[in-house]
Order: sequence, then C-alpha cells, then structure tokens
Amino acid sequence: MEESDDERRTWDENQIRKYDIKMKSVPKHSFVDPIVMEIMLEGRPVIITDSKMVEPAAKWNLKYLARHMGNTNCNVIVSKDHNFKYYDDKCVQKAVRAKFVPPHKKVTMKIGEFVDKIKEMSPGGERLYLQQALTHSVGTEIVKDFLQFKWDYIKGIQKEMGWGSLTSNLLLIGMEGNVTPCHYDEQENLFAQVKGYKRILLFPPEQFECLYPHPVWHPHDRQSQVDFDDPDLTKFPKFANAMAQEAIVGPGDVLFIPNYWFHHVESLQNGGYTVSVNFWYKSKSTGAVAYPLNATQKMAIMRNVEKMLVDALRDPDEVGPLLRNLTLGRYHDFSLPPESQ
Ligand SMILES: O=C(O)CCC(=O)C(=O)O
Repeated sequence: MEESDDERRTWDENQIRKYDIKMKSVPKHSFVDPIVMEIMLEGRPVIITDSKMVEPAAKWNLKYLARHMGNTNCNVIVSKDHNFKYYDDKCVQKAVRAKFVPPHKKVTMKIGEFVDKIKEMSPGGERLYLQQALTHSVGTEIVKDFLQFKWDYIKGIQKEMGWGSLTSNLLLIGMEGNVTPCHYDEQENLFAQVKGYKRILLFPPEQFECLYPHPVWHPHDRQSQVDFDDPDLTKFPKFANAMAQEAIVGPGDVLFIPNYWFHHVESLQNGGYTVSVNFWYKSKSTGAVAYPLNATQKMAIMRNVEKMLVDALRDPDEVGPLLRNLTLGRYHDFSLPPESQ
C-alpha cells in the first residue's frame, strides 16, 4: 500500500458491498446550514460537511501515526474474514462461556507492527482493525493534534443537543473492505471520517424487530443476529422489511449517529486504509418523560426489563420462556395472521 492511497478522493459503486436491503440516503449538509441542528434535534442522522472539526487529524496517515504513536500498545482485532462483530469479554467469562466461540482475536501491538501487517494484506488472508481509545497514552504529538480539534464547535453541538459528558474517542484504523456488522450503541456519536471512505447503513430504533439483536446477556449484546452477507429469512423473516438509511463519508465529513440507532459500517473495498475518530457522548438526561414514548425510549425500557429478568432469574436461559409465558396467547391480535406477529 502506497502513501498516495490516503490521498484518494473518490469512490465508485463497485467498492460498495451489495446487500438485499431497501435504502434511502442520509441527508448531507454544510455545518453552516441551520438544518443540521434541526435534523439532529429530531434525533435523526445527518452528514455534516466542511466543519473542519478534526482538521489537525488530516495529516494522520500511517507514516505519521507510526512515527508519533510508536510506543503505544494498541488494541487490534484480528479476523479471518471481513467481519469484525463486537463481543464483550466480560460476558464470555460468564453464563455462556461453554457455548460461545469468539469470532476473532483481540491482541495488542505497536502501531509499527500493525502498519507492517496491513501492508502485507493478501486476498483471503487475516484482516486487522485497530481500535484504540485516544488517551494520553497515544503520545504527545497526537494529543497536541487532538487538543487542536475545533472544540468550540464540538462543545457547541454538545450544548445545543443537551448531551451529557464526552465519554471517549475511539481511533479506528481499518483495512479496506473491513466491516463492523450491524449493532447499536447506548450513546450519541459524532463520527468523524479522516482518511478513506466508509459506508454506513443506519436503521432507526423502530426497526428493532427487523434486526433481531442478540439477548442482553449475550457476548454479542447490541449486535444484530442477522448476517447481512447471507440473511437467514427463515429465522429472521422481518429482516425483509428492514429499510436502511445510507451514508457514505469521506475525509472531513462528520456523521451524527443517534443513540440506539443500529449501524453497519464498511470501509470501501479497494479504497486503501481508513482512519476515523468517533466522539461518544452520554445522551440527554430524560428528565420529564413525554408521552407517547418514542421508539428510543421503548428500546431503553426493553433493555432494562431484559436486564432485570437476567439478574432476577440468574439464568439467561430462563428469560425467553418467562417472556413467552407472559405474552403467549394473551397479547396477540387475533385479527392478524400469526406470521405477522
Ligand atoms: O467504524 C467502524 O468500523 C465502527 C464504528 C462504530 O460502530 C461506532 O463509532 O459506533
């Protein structure tokens, strides 16, 4: 991979993975356009252009990062294929350890080693994805750049949106074609694209039932069970109704990913490596709850009920049967065909 790869400024349809999912586009507006805040306040995703929010990171190519992050032990995920489905190590140790096989390895390495390995990438070979929190451990030059981000602008958004504190910034360095499969987070996210292009498919909380997230106690909690490459519509029939909102982001773009929105993220194929930095914020505190509850609040309630049941029953395998007993034959609308329920 040559350094000139990170100067690539365009992409074409062939670089995008093909899925059998209906799609429309996420709106894209300049940061000066008041519509950006209107969309964000409605809790919808938007691509913000021209903000120069993380401009000092524009020089974060592999050479620069290797030079200035040299001593950091970076978290790197190593996968046999293009999918990097997140799993929580803490849950692996608990109830399901006997049945759960981690889909990939998590290792630490110096960035120099990571860079060497991704340059050696061979088709069908192991893939790597560096995902490192930006803390003081990343080295003084990187911290200096970070401090020069456009914090007035970033803090302005945080204030206007009423968000809580900034919890973390993740630096993501991905190989071309890497995929973070569909999942949701419990935080607001300003996702800044620094190098290369990523395509993000977003799904609102209303589509929970189309995406079948794993149970809360599972190591893959918050991740969709549906394999987008080969969806099993017998097991997950409502996936056929999923409707994605597509965002393609390149250097300088910032995507707002609202709390509880499912998102699938792919580094475009044959596009060189990608660099992104996200900004995870605590959501606005709920304060007075407005009725009727919106889809995000309903999703939060479902999570809490599920968590309470896991805690109370102490056996994850008892949660499903209890929930089924609670509703079976009682909450069905008998005017509807069974397959639609
Ligand atoms: O960029 C990626 O691959 C994943 C990022 C993501 O899921 C996030 O920022 O929430």
